Amino acid sequence: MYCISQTHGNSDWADPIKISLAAPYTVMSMIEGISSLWTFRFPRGIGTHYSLACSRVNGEALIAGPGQPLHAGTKSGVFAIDSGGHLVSRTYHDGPLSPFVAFLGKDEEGRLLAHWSGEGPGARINVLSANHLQPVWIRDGFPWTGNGDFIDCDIEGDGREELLFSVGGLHHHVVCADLKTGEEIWRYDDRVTICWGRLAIADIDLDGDLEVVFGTEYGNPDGTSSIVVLSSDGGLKWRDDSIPGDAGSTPTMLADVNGDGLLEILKVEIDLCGRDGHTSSVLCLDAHGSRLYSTPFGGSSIAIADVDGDGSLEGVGLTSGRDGGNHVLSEMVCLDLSTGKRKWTRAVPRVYLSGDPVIASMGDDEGLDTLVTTGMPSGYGRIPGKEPWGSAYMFSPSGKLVWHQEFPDWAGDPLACDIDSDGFLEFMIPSYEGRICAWKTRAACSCDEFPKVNGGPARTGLVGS
Ligand SMILES: [Ca+2]
Ligand SMILES: [Ca+2]
Ligand SMILES: [Ca+2]
Ligand SMILES: [Ca+2]
Repeated sequence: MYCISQTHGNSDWADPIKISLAAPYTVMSMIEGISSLWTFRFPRGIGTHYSLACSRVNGEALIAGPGQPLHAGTKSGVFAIDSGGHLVSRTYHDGPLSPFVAFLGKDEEGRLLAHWSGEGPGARINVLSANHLQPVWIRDGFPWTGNGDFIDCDIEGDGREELLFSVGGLHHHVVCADLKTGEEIWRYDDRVTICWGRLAIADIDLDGDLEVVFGTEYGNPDGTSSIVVLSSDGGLKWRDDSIPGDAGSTPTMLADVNGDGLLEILKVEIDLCGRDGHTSSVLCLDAHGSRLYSTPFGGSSIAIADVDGDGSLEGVGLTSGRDGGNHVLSEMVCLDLSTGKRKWTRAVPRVYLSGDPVIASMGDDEGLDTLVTTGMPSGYGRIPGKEPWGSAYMFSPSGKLVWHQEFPDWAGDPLACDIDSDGFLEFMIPSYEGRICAWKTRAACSCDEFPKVNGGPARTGLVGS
């Protein structure tokens, strides 16, 4: 058993960090070749503190982000921009948008974009053509909005693609619908509570049928949460109802962490908003629900990859001062996922509401770097009397902080991909008051990969393979 307070003595931060309240600026970079590429600004009165999505549409990268009204009377909308940071198309909606937008469909010609709009019982799913953001189908009649991510997959293997998503409110459920029409195929509604969460899908038990895996947020009568595994027709395979924290607000990830050829379920269970004061944990369960370990973490999201090239997967994430909250530590944590033990920790100046990290080769070093953001937003979760701020940190495979950027507002989830098809990686970070900032790197990468914490463009949760 380790003691997490041992990492407190780290003195990487002898110099105080200056905070700019003007445009974002680089505080520190130890990586050659990272340069600012462009900044897209949302129209006046529209901000974004959510995630971005990127896909190739008509041979070009298209970046989409949900725009949120900052002031009463402003409409929200989805904005699609090109690799140069220019607006390509947009939609407008009454009411807020949910945090995730997702490109859907294996076929680039017929690529779709999905997002939720509206509030409460007025919530609806919008599935648009990615080309012009024109509606393909819209479904309403939900009891509440969903604010998790979408998965598209051919769940029964019959050649037709399905769309999986979760619905919030009093009658929460997980839905499988026809991707082309939105027609519901099945739903699972037994004690489902998911907010901001992400589902995963894979054949975890190697029986030839895909399983749908997700966690719930304090959904059981005794206040515990669950990890739920469904078969491809929505039937329950098993559920573990003994999770102490919130397992519904974090990504669900599937990876073979112990090299036995079977996928394990990785889930961060958090202490939502400091509800019970426990330190968030990374849970690792096998395909049949046996728990391999539960290891203290202190954050709300990990990204998974073999960052140091030793043949074993690491889980890397930032502690979080609010949702996942150990409210004392400010540090980046790297876990050896085969054992659940810590490999390294690195102190950072401050954390709050950290986003989903992105792992990619971004620097000159061997191995993979991790980019993670954190921020105290102007709205949700704001600390009264404090100026909003955001930070982005990039860590080398060994945990050295190699790049650091400050924002005058909440820094949203980063996205990294080769947007301009020149074979080198770019990365983007949205920020609450209405910017998307893009940087260029000299790291070679594949044009086809759009890495996200949930395992690439299809967001299946399958990672590390
Ligand atoms: Ca299976
Ligand atoms: Ca395994
Ligand atoms: Ca490794
Ligand atoms: Ca590029």
